Amino acid sequence: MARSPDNFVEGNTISEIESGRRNFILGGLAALGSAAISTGCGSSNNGTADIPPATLVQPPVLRSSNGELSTAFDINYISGNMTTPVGIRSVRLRTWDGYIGGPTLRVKPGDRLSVTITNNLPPNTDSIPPDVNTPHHFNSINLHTHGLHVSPGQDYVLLDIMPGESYTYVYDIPADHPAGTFWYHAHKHGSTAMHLFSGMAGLLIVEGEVDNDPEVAAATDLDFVIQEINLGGLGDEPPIKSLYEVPDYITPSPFARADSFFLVNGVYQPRLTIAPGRTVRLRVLNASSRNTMPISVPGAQLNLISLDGITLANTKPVDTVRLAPANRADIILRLDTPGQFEINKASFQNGGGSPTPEATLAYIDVVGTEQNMSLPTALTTPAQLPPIQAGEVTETRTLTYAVANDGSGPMIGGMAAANFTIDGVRFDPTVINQIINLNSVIEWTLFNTSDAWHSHHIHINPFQVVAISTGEIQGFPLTEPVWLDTVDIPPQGSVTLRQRFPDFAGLFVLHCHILTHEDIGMMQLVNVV
Ligand SMILES: [Cu+2]
Repeated sequence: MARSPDNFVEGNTISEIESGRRNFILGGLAALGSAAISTGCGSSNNGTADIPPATLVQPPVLRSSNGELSTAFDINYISGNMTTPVGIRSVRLRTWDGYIGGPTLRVKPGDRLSVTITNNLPPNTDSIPPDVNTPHHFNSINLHTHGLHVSPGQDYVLLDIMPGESYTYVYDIPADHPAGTFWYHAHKHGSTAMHLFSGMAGLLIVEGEVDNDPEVAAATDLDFVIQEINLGGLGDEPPIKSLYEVPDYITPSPFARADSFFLVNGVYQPRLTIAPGRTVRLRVLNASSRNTMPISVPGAQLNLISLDGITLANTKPVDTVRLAPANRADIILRLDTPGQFEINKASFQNGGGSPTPEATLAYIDVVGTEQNMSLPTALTTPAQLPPIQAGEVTETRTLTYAVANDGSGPMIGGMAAANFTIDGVRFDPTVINQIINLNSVIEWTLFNTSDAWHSHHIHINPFQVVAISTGEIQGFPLTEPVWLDTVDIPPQGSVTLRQRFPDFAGLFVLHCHILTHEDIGMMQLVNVV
């Protein structure tokens, strides 16, 4: 079937929302501009013979107008058939508003974004444990705007929106906010990993600045959200298991890595068709709970224009970009030779145990008439984020990420987990670990004394990485400081970064973005005063 480069056909296979509304998700997506291919209810085969190739579907877009975007997300379960690595499975997953992934929110600097969350999940069956670092309350939720520079009182993640409750988040996006690729996900301590294992993540794009650079503007702008789905015992053939759900996080090592697989925008191994020489801007987000992903397109270079939503000064061609959970990379891709290409995630040695397997995330068919488009070179960087010079630093601090396998961790399912700590302690909602004066510029050195990687993330303000013990960052040499909001700390290694706290006072968190670490204690409270 012939497809023009801009015609992206919807290929999701989830069919029904389990809520009072009983909407059909395929119809919902079609109404928002994508054509639907149903492989749902009528299909009972496990093969792929009758299944059209899934095309890289674009999430529905909710766009601000007249300075405002106001929307509402119902949190509910959906059930339906999903294409997985072992065939079609009947699955049941928690979702934002019925979508695997979530709608893409597009706003501009100066806009007001409001999102009403209504939690329609069933009641929690457990009580709050004595140690909040025991995973719990998997049906409680809240909202975090990852990477957004907004007031901590607005991006408030210490909230518990219980089943049956509703809450409206309002975010005032500063008029000088950088344009770039940010994202949203639930951040309820104790259930963050559970929600991301259902793929509950969507893009939050701030438009402006770099979007108007001619070669960037000319590229086809595509969302590329990588979700990690973990359905327990996926290899079990039906009818041994007829319904696949994310298992509750109730054992110290709950989910076999082998049971994880990856979707892109809610679809397993979608295909993208582009003309030779045409440029596409892939907004790649690693929304997995715990998998660091070295991303590559064998046979092609990745032309990076931004990392974590912050535009680079110049397009940076690389063979691989390594994305820790939560990292984003905006990549301009141009494939000049007709043929089939793959977007791959390489194997990665996270720490103890076997490395994660490599995976094909998506396919690219390069066909059609040569277009000979130009790659951008110099880029428009955000004016409000000049490099942080050493002389600007007002204070130095350290943080030490550590893991003790001595039975001193939180109790999970009656067993003690390993103890995941920052500066020797687990998260305690009654203790503020970092008090920071407004207008401070801190140079942090992050140490990792464990044999596994940890991904340091801090809310509200991005940081600039100036040194790293391995000499390479995101898969390439660190030759100049790099702005990020989430950085992988190598095993037995360190990272030095500088961070400004120029405006917003308030309470927020820093934590490991491997969410199975965060949920069991690898998090601190930060108060800017
Ligand atoms: Cu960690």
